[in-house]
Amino acid sequence: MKNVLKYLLIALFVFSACKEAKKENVTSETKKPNVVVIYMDDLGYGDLSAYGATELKTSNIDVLANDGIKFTNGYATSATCTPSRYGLLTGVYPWRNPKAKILPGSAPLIITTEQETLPKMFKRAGYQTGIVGKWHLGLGAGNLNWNEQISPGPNEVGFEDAYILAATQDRVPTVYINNGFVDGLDPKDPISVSYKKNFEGEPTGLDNPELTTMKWHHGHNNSIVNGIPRIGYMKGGDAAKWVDTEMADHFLKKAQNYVKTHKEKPFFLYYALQQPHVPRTPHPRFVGKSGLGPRGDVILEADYMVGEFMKTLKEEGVLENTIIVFSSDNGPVLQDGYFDDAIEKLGKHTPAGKLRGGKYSLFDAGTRVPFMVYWKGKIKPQVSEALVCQVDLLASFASLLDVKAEVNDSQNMMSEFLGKSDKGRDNIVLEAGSKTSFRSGDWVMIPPYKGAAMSWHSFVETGVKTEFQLYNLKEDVGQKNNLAEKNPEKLKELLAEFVKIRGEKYSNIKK
Ligand code: NG6
Ligand code: CA
Repeated sequence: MKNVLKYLLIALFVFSACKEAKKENVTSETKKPNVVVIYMDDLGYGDLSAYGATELKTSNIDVLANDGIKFTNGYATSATCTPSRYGLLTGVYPWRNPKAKILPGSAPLIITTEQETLPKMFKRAGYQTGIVGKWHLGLGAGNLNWNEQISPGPNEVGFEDAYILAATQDRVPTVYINNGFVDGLDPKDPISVSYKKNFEGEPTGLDNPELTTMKWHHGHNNSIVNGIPRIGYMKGGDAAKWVDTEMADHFLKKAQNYVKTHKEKPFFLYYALQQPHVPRTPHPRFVGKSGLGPRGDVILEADYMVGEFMKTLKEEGVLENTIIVFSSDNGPVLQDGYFDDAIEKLGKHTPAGKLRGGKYSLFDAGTRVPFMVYWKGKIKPQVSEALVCQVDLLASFASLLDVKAEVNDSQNMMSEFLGKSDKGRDNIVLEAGSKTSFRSGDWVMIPPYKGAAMSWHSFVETGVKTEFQLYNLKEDVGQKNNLAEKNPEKLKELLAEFVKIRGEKYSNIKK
């Protein structure tokens, strides 16, 4: 009897030692967790109650933050959409690709079909891969015919299933694309798209303000769809046009359906919501809900969608085996093209929290965004100050799944994402437009640039100054005290580190 006990104890010891040695990666088919990336458009660091908002209650999204890991130093790679999405999906800093700038709806695909991507990595790990929502990384190879198969696109860079909106809600074509084909297109009413000139006889926001139900503030005065003047011109495709107020529900259904039809095997789903980007078009049941106007209303609408999506994961029995990463592509903006009361009804709400700047800005609010990782029952809820970036998802999940990946700028942050380490990255290069800044530890350095200090259209401080800026974010999260002159040593140190990654040509001011 004594011996049996002895062997049992030894066996138990060996078993637990093996488990210990297995570290973070999960390779067996049965254990592979599903991965969902929920990605918001223009949601600011201070827009969620879990991140300190007092005027908006985002109860559903808060669950991800409060029952998962809430990162307080989580970054998008860029202060605008296309580049951040490029970084997220490729693991490459967007400033390395000059094409990774806000794209018109007619732009060709900017990820090459040979390039490594997050969905390709998941595919190699045996996952099913899908995207639902905003794409904005270009489609086709130039001169696209929207009435034929639209390719290359998400399907050619790793997504087996793709139900997308091409660019942004404010850009034409205002149709959904289902695996390369415009959804609901009537061949007798073909679509034409141009970003150069209008199609004869078609009304525009500029010429026909009487046909609009939303007033444009800047840009946004080309073709009118559903009363909303857009960027770009479009003709035809009437039956396929989306209904703006139903977009959130529409994408939710697609995302839920993806889960229902793919739950038997591991899946990676990129669920890219369109809120709170302009035009802000809450479904009538959310109108007036926030008291902050349409911008607040669509944040509450998105919160509802996330809650419903989570319910589906639960109902389908996969919640406990699904890792959810939640973040936003860039910081907040109030005025971004339409008069929609975002400024007038803001009240005490602070979309950027205590951070300075916003969308388009080199200041922190441009790129520091809500960022959480949730894995029910597997992650100990906590707040992490680790410096992490969306570009890191590729290397991190490749490590978790033990597959090879071309990681480029992506760093393995899986221990941080699982709450087992708060080390984080040493540094990160951040981008706004064609300008970059550099964060290292608690310090951030913005090189000198020529350019406007305030964006003319959105009234956001760009962070652009003709002299060096240096801030200590630990002591000065609002970036009020420029320490560049007081602390030349630190500045020199950051600049040297920055130049090593970014190269000498980092500024548009000639030395
Ligand atoms: C800008 C638009 C802005 C928004 C942005 C894209 C103008 C003047 N401004 O060019 O309204 O559409 O592009 O936002 O047209 S993003 O979040 O997709 O990057
Ligand atoms: Ca955006």
